[in-house]
Amino acid sequence: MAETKKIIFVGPPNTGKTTIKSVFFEMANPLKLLKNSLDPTRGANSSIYSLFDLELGIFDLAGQENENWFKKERDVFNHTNLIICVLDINRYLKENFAFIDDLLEIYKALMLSTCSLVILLHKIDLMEPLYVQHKYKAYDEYIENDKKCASKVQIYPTSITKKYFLETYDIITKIFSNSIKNVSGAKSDSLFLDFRTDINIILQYDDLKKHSIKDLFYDFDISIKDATPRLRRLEKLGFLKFIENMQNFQLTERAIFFKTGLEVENKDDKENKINKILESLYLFSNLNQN
Ligand SMILES: Nc1nc2c(ncn2[C@@H]2O[C@H](COP(=O)(O)OP(=O)(O)OP(=O)(O)O)[C@@H](O)[C@H]2O)c(=O)[nH]1
Ligand SMILES: [Mg+2]
Repeated sequence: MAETKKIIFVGPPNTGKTTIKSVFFEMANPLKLLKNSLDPTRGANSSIYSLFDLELGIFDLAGQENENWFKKERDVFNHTNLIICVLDINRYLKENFAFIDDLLEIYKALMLSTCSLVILLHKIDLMEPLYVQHKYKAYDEYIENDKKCASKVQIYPTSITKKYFLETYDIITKIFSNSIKNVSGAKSDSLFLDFRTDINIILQYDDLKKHSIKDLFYDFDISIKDATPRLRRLEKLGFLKFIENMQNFQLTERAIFFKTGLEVENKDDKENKINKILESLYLFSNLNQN
């Protein structure tokens, strides 16, 4: 039987849990989700994915039912490997600290000792960067005070907006790959070289314009036969759409969010960013929703 891992998204209402899950695990278009909000979640919305030889269950708990999750239905947290708590960084500290207290209580009561806990301070795009740093420090100190949990809790500032998309993609990858350690398949330099070319394709082509598959031959020396599986992989990652009988393709808004993060002046910085993000493409191109 395949090994299973359970991940839970929890947090106050309207903080961005379902949006994060859709954008990073279902390759949704972030711009669309920022413009047209999803309905509030009801109950515990579960999705099953496979990743290499692992089965992954992701539970998205309705923020409006937190009373329930923390009391009557706290068993929902049993056998969890990773809890991702999404807080809106723009809300009052007192309010968010109270939520953290409730969560840590559950964490201790259910003795979730093998479970990691991650706190995302989400929607940083709505706050001045300097203020984000102050807030981050306050959360970090608050968690540090709880000696029992401090070492198990990680905190990250996040946002799915264009400016922060790549950074957040990288953070989610890190969190995700830490929780599924040892099952990430056989990586090789040649495989990463392949993803490197994929990133170059995203960088090469103009936003949302139509391009022919043949362009890949002229621009990258990739034959039409080899181009299709490559473009399919980018399609799976939500970065590209085929059009007109698969003869042409166009990049998606999600790809534009992605490449905005790579637009930096310094060449070395850009290289470092590209090398860092290869892992994300590798991981998420192997994720399948069952
Ligand atoms: N500014 C900003 N808004 C965001 C971001 N991520 C999500 N949102 C918005 O936050 C709102 C709530 O998103 P949801 O994902 O539905 O929130 P939720 O936590 O699942 O809410 P419940 O299902 O009620 O628990 C939506 O209007 C999203 O567009 C972000 O990074 N920045
Ligand atoms: Mg939701």
